Amino acid sequence: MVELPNPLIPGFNPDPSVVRVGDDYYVCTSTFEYLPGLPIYHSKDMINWKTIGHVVTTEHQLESANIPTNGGAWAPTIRHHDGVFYVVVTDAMGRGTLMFTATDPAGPWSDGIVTNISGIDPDIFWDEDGTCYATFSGLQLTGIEFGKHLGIQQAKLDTTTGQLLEEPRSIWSGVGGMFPEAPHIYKIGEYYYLFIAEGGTERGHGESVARSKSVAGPFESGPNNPFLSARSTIRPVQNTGHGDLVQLKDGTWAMVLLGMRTRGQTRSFSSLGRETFVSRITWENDWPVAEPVHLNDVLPEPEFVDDFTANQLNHEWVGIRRLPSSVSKVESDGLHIKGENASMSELRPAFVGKRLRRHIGIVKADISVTGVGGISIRYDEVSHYDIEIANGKLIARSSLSRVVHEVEAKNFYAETNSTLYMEFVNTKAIFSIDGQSCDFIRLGFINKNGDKEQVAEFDGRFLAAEVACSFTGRVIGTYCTSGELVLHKYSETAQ
Ligand code: 6LW
Repeated sequence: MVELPNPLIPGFNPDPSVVRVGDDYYVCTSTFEYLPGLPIYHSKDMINWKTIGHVVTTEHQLESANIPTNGGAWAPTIRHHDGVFYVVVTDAMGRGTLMFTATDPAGPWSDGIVTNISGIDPDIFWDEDGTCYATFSGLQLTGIEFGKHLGIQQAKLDTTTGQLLEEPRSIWSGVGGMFPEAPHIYKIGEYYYLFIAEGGTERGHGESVARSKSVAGPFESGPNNPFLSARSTIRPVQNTGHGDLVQLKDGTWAMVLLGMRTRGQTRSFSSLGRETFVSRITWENDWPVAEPVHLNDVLPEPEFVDDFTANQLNHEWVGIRRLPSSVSKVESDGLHIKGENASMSELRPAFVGKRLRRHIGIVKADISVTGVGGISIRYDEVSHYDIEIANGKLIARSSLSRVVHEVEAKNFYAETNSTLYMEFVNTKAIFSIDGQSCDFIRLGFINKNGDKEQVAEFDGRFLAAEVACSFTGRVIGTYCTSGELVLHKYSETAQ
């Protein structure tokens, strides 16, 4: 059997959903406050994945402008029915539960209709008679019941209006783990299978299954739930769960799911957040059996270089609560970003970045700055490191929980063009306090001789999912607080 890479899609890509249409596989993942939102990853072989577009390419499809951190696009389900692609998703703290459609998954997608599904993690499933069922997690995000969990819910759905055609009823909600969520229904052979995640998206996470001869249940719990979990194991991929099943072209089965690559002596810190993984599924007595998720370096860590000469902005680039096009413009000498007096500690900085997809390596940005701007790596507005040219001076900044520490470079002389860098290195010694961390982040500039000159080294554990506690992962890019920054070239490579 062909080895599948793990992670399947590196960098922050939680809550993956997958659909196969003929020879083509499509995966969609959560994007929270970032725009464009809900990337569509495409593959022909389940090995090489490429972003072909996004569901959300305008600023009105989600209510992103003032979305609180951790809100926004949560847990999409992508499906294909009668020649149409559907993505159902929660715009948490925003528009609510939405349904988008497209005939070409690369887009354009519709504006999205607001459904009356009250919960999160919606799934849609068409029964053989054509009836569509919405199955979702009954976590209440609005109204006086905020925070209440009604278990896994199901009701018939009118896909043209987005309205439920009946009162939702509770169906099987797992074997007692907290936060039953991420339900997906499939009809395979004579059974309807209900897959759900439970145990919370942290170390207790797992995937459970139940089956029934009717789509509405009653569902019988699987013999070994959760049938996939890394909890209480020393496996390098933790938090595994939130799976979606796919039958591969060769007839075998796999489940895409989220997981975290934990590092440090006690496997405490996941720098890239929740990523997309895959696990092979086999069947025993008509129950799914999952392989534990193992790391698999079929592909090297991805490299990425952009000099902005293509006529379209690369799909990798994202903005925070706004589209990259609202703060930047590609011109003949690179990407121009205009400052709006908002620093990286604010909700809507003039920032164009991308998911960091490597553990180890270096990011370099060739930039010209008139005013204040530089490279920032962030989890959110209270967790970021910056290397910044500020009116000719060079400053390395750690900004964590609103405690700011700055180091000024001694030997930096502002030129028209400067190259700043952030380098990600392994922890130094395993049996030390430093060895507890996932990595170290070195911030500096390239001097006249072409050598790296380090200004500061910050501990990477503070920009890890377990500390920052945002649902996202590391996003890195350039920003401009005031004046203008031109990004001539960006690279993310091994050395
Ligand atoms: C997602 C849900 C979850 O909707 O996190 O903790 C949400 N559980 O499944 C965002 O990823």
